[in-house]
Amino acid sequence: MHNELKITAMQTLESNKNNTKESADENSLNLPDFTTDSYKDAYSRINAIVIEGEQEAHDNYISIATLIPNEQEELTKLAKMELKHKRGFTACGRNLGVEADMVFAKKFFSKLHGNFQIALEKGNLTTCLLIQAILIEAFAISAYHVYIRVADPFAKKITQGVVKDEYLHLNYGQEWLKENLSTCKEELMEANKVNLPLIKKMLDEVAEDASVLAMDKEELMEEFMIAYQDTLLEIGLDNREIARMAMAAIV
Ligand code: PL3
Ligand code: FE2
Ligand code: FE2
Repeated sequence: MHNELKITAMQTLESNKNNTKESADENSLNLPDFTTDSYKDAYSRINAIVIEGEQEAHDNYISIATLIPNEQEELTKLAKMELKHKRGFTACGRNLGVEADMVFAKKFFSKLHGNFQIALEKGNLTTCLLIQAILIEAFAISAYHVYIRVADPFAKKITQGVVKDEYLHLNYGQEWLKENLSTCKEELMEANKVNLPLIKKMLDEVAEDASVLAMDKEELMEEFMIAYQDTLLEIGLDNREIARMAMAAIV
């Protein structure tokens, strides 16, 4: 047992070393210039989207808690993390001397926000969880993974901390839907059909600004699909059902 642990630790150290070396090489070659007007202009919208997204995520977990009162404590914990994320990304913008375009960001989320509010009013917990804990979290995870590779050192450190939390959020939704799959499958499919196309649209909308930050659209889509499909598989859907759900993105 002891030896096994030691070997694992050594391997981890080894692979960390390799990663550090690789990303150091990559960094010097590929990092964008964070001080240009075009970088700051694109950042003012992307940063705002992330700040607004974290705030809405907070509000959504608080709202979801009203639908599962005995999970209030856990959901409040998740919500608090979102405010911490918001503060972190606000600091990233300040560090680059960028003012976030919050009007743009509110509009960016408005359709999805509206669908969440309607589901909440109707008490459609499955739809609320799909929108926040699966779709939005998978979107955030994909964006943060890609951003970490090309971020300034300050933002990189913050985003690395944030992305770990986002997996906890994705997991929360995943576990609830897994436990209740027999009764929520139909609503899950229907809510996905309506809301996955919105995520695809949002990705299309952000792609140009993201590319100024050296974030590649194909890479974003790839990372999203990995997080999304992994989660659906964990929830207990089969390959055909997952394929059918993912197809809703092609519209
Ligand atoms: C949930 O915890 C957070 C929801 C935030 C959604 C963010 C979507 C981000 C799309 C833009 C990608 C840029 C990432 C760069 C970070 C400064
Ligand atoms: Fe978050
Ligand atoms: Fe989150």
